[in-house]
Amino acid sequence: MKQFALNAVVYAALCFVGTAMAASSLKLEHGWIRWLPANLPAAGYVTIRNDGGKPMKLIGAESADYGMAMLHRSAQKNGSDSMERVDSIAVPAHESVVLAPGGYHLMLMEPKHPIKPGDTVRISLHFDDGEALQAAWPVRPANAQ
Ligand SMILES: [Cu+2]
Repeated sequence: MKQFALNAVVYAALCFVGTAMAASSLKLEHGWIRWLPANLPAAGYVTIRNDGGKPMKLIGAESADYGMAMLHRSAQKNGSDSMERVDSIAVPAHESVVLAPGGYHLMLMEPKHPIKPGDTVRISLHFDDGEALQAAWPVRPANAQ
C-alpha cells in the first residue's frame, strides 16, 4: 500500500517534469514589430526555435494591443508583391523557423491605442499542443531591417 502511494507520487512528479520540458522546448528570439504610417497594418517578425524532439505548429497569434492578429506569408505573384493568410506555420523538431520581411509574418490590425516606433507591443503565439508563448516586442520604424 505504501509502495503504491509512493509510485503515485513519483508518477505525478514525472508528469510535472514532462509538462515543464514541453513548455520550454520553444524559444522566441529577436521579436519585433514593423510599424507603418497611415494606419497600415503592422507586421510582426520573430525567430521560433524548437529545441524539442517533437514537431510543432504555430496556429495563431493574439495581441493585447491589436484587435486582430493573423499569420501571413509574403510572396511574389506575377512580378508584384502580395501576401496571403496561412492557417499554420510548421516549426520542425530541432529547427528554427524565421518570420522575416519577404516571408512569413504576423499581420497586426486594429490597434487598440496609438502605437508608434519606440513602443512595446504584447504578443502571444499559440501552438498546436495548446502551448502559448507571450512576449513583449519592440516597435521599429518602417525602414527597419
Ligand atoms: Cu501580411
